[in-house]
Amino acid sequence: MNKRILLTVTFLILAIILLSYLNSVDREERQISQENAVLWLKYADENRSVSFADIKGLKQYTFDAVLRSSAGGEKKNSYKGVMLKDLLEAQGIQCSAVSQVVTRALDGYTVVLGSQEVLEEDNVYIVYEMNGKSLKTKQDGGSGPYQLIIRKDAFGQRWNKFLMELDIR
Ligand SMILES: Nc1nc2c(c(=O)[nH]1)N[C@H]1C(S)=C(S)[C@@H](COP(=O)(O)O)O[C@H]1N2
Ligand SMILES: [Mo]
Repeated sequence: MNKRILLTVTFLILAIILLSYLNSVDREERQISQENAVLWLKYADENRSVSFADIKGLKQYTFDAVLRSSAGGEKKNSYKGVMLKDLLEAQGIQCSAVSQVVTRALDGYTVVLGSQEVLEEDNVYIVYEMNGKSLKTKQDGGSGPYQLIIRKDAFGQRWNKFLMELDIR
């Protein structure tokens, strides 16, 4: 084999090893998030994990909202959860210093929130219960364990299901 081919093959093998490593890290984060109800919070080069206990330590809100789903039409549900801005505050993140919160879900669905929106009263929630029951994981046919609810988004396109990551920028 000539040297060039050898070098190319070596490079490709290393690239495959690196990519599969990165993919396994992602897979682990996804699994922990789904099975243990963990949210990953990325802020200033840190990757923090937010546990269910952390979420329960914040002020809890219960409210009604109309769910519009492709499968079942419209249904009014009662949701329970916390406000995103309370979580940021509890994490020591100054909302005035934030320009965007990029929310990512298990399936890659991404919803971007502007800082103004995050600061609004009674708008952006992270919920974990619907009609008194914990949101199930995607695998179990649910939209949890966490779901983003933006009350002012009436059609629900931005209600990020299987919420996994908050990237604070
Ligand atoms: N993670 C995630 N969240 C999502 C979506 C999605 O594909 N993935 N679809 C959005 C859209 S377009 C709608 S209308 C609502 C309801 O979608 P459903 O009817 O498929 O549950 O969820 C929103 N949230
Ligand atoms: Mo939709």
